[in-house]
Amino acid sequence: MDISSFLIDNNLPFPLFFLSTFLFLLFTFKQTKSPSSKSLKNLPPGPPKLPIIGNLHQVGNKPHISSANIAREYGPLISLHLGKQLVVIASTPEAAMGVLKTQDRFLSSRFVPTAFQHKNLLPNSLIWSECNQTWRNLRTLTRTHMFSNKALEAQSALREEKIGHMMDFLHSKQGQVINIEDVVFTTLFNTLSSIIFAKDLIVLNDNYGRDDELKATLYQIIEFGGRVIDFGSFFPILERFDLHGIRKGSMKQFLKAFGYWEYIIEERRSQVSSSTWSSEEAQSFVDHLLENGFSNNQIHELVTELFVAGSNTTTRTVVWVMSELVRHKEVMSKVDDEMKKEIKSDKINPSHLSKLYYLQACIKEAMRLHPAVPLLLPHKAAETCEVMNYTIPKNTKVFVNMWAMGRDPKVWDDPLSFNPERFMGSKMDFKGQDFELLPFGSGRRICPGLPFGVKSVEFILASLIHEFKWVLPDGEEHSKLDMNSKFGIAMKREKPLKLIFEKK
Ligand code: HEM
Ligand SMILES: *[C@@H]1O[C@H](CO)[C@@H](O)[C@H](O)[C@H]1NC(C)=O
Ligand SMILES: *[C@@H]1O[C@H](CO)[C@@H](O)[C@H](O)[C@H]1NC(C)=O
Ligand SMILES: CC(=O)N[C@H]1CO[C@H](CO)[C@@H](O)[C@@H]1O
Repeated sequence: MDISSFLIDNNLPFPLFFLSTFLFLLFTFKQTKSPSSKSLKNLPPGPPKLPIIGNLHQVGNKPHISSANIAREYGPLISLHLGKQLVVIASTPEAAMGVLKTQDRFLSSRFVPTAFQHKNLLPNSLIWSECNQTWRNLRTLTRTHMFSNKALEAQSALREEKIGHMMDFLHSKQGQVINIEDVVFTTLFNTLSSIIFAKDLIVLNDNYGRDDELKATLYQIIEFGGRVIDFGSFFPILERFDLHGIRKGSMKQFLKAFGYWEYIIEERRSQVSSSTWSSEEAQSFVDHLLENGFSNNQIHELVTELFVAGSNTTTRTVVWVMSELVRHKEVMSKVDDEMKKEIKSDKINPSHLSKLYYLQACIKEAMRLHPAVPLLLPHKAAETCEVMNYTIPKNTKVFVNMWAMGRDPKVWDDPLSFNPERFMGSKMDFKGQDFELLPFGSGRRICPGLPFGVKSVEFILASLIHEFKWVLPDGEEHSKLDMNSKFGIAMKREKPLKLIFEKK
């Protein structure tokens, strides 16, 4: 039997798959020596490792949970050997500060998942570039034209319009069971695509965009990027074989996605390059990119990254807050009281949002328990450096486990209870200064989309609460709502949140 084609089958359940790969590796690596012990001195502590696979068998498909358990035994900064790859994980605020502040300069490079290692795309990446000139330029451009206060203000009419569509849609679906994730995703996606291209790309139809092909394509890209089982990244020798078909599969999806908006870029390019063009006419982010001389390839990569990084994470966050509010009626009724007090008009406008302190506390509390990106994105050590007096060798893959920190009883009182009051009258925020709460990361790699994400989450939640009563279908008991989560790039609910929206 051809063992490599056997391995390419991704559908094997993890243990079986794992065993088969293990045997294959045993065979392949018989002659290779383990890394010299000299370079491994003074690493952060970690569990004993098996030959060749190291600690791979201990990670499983919920790495934020398994590594939190290991950290409980071995301390705030742990080492895991995943095949040939050394991985260090920080799991306390102090360790997070060491990684994201003290040694930010050395630990802010990126470890690129197989799904994003494409020769034509990687050099144009914002998310996956090391902190080099490409990265700096792209951050500056997005900061100026998408996420600055001025840009956010300019976008506010668009955001109101898209959320207005969402509300109309839900009003038209009185009494029906709605998978709220689909509706929120489509709303956010169209807000982003209107900012980027001045166009909606998904139709909020009877199927609330669930059957949309572009959406399916982007999901595929995210799914490839979040593959936990990616042996190429554990064993560089195997990388070029693309054993699981990740590189090939993701490229196909990238090209498919580009096909959806190529015509818009061409249309705008002819406008922007016409002799009568003036910068005041710029309608969208793409116009600005074209003015800056971007090629189609450069635009494709950046735009895909913004869609992928922005819509999934923000949707998750909205759905987690909603789940917690559904589960905790007493909290929901306090949110209601606050909104009745602060909002006297029919429709919500952006100026109302800043007064909704209790709702903001609910959002923080949900992000503490359910960070959308539980391990942040993979950082990489550009140079050897020290954190908490341990050595982090060059090329180590570094994670910060936000999920573990959010549930650590040494950091939070009664960490597993949903208690927004803990943030009332507290200055603690998620903007990167308080190392207990970093759902967006911190330091030079902090999420550039934070202002957009937070505004969207607040606006969508406030609108849904203002106009609707949320009812679980079939008289399901609110306090028993299933809160299990699945791991990917973004942490999602295992079961979708389905609700009936009754007009208030
Ligand atoms: C609630 C919503 C969001 C959450 C929780 C979130 C969280 C994160 C996190 C944890 C990181 C990685 C930080 C690190 O590696 O240290 C990140 C990076 C990033 N996010 Fe977000 N994000 C959200 C919304 C958005 C939005 C709306 C956009 C854009 C439209 C966006 C674009 C990005 C980009 C481009 C990066 C990579 C930055 C870099 O590598 O320099 N995010 N985000
Ligand atoms: C920045 O980093 C990325 C990925 O490491 C690389 O592909 C790109 O060429 C780099 N850009 C510059 C200007 O060096
Ligand atoms: C690291 O070592 C220095 C001196 O050897 C000591 O003063 C410091 O407290 C140590 N830091 C930690 C976090 O253990
Ligand atoms: C709305 C949302 O966040 N959805 C998707 C995020 O990406 C994964 C792909 O792994 C999808 O399965 C989710 O449904």
